[in-house]
Amino acid sequence: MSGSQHTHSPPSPFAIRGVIEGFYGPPWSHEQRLDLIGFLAERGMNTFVYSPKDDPLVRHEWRNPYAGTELARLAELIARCSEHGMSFMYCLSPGLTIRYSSSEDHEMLTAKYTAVRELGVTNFGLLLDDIPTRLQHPEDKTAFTDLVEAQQSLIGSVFSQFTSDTHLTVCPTQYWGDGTEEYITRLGSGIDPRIDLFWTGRAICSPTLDLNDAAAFARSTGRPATYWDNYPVNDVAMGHELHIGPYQGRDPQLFRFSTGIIANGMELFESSKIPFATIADYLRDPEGYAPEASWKQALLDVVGPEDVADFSLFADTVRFSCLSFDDAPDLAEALEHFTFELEYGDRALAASELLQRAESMVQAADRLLDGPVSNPQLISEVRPWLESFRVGAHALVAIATLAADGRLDSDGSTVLRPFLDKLRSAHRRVFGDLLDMTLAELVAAGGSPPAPPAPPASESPTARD
Ligand code: 14T
Repeated sequence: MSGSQHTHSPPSPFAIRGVIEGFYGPPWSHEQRLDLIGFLAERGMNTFVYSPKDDPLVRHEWRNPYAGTELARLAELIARCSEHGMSFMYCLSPGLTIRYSSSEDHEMLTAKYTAVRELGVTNFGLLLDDIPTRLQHPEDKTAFTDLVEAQQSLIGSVFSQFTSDTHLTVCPTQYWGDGTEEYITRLGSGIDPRIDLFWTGRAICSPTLDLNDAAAFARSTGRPATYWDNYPVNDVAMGHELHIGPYQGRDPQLFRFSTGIIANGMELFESSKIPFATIADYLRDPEGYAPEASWKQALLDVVGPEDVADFSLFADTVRFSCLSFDDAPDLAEALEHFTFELEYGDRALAASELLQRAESMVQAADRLLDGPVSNPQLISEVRPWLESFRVGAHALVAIATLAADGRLDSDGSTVLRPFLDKLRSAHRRVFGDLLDMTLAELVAAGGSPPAPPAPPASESPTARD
């Protein structure tokens, strides 16, 4: 797609449409951020939220001013946003070290916002996520009855120093749930209604964003939610998952009770562009949004026309995320067909069909891993998953070959076990449970000792949900 395609489309019903660099881990590079701003603007997004957890000046060293290269880069991001008609939203996360009762800290926070205001920024975030949920310092415990009171005071003092052209969004400490919890209800009722609140939905990473929940949030907090959507982010316990599937599970009428959506990216920058493109499509026209069609176009745009066929074979096998429990839909269907045919139908045909598919997967993996590609940065980011994809593709070739010779039962265990071991030890979520279960069953059927246990629960893909 291109920007011109959307020049005449009707306005989006969402006021706020953007991306947040809000993940743990190595931040995006300056060049990547500059590149992203154009990418998002071209797709109708209007906000880039700057909040890298690991930029010291945002979080741990929030009191320190910008200077030198840091200052020059910030100014350049702001300029790039304004060239593209995008709003640059600057966030601070002072919650780890701030003393809510200290007027000096209130002043330091305001001073930091003011300094960035002087660079032309009028859109700010105060992020109070992932910090202690109880007051820590004796002075704070004396001054306030609880965290809500302390935060209302801090938010009020920051907002009172803002000029009327300046906007504030707060990320609460409890930023997920059904929206009617005591903390968020009280926080909302005690701050100026012009201040927006971030909310991630029912969970940190919410499988769905529901209209009823949005309405409940608006009712209890006195304002529509600004969704901080934790997709495609894959930080912390999700590092073994690659989130490049399409955006889905967001109510088509969410805009009725929401200002908009800000999507949290993956550290994998080029890879994030695939879901970002689909999120932009949803935000432009939520009621007409078609996930699969949008995804196809996104793959074409980001991967490039030369490699998109190969990449799509791979992409089908990494569709798992908090938005989709469908592991590898195309392959699942093919394997189901294979198993059925093997048992009740034409064994030779079943084997040859699977062999053909598996060989094209091997070829796709080889070309993407070893050949020249149009988006080398993308391929280098996804290399570990592609390598597991190649191992899995070889395993499928082996299954098909054994089946053709009628040796699946007799030799399956010996031949297939190394593939299973290799896939498990690589610990990249490719094929989801699909291939693991298929291989484990065939290996076990061979009568050899049981396969090693699955990875520990703490690292299991669904542990975060
Ligand atoms: F403030 C938020 F809305 C939010 O989502 N905060 C963080 C976010 O920066 C992070 O990228 C995201 C996804 O992991 O979730 C929040 O961080 C965590 C991380 C955890 F391991 C929240 C709870 C956790 F247990």
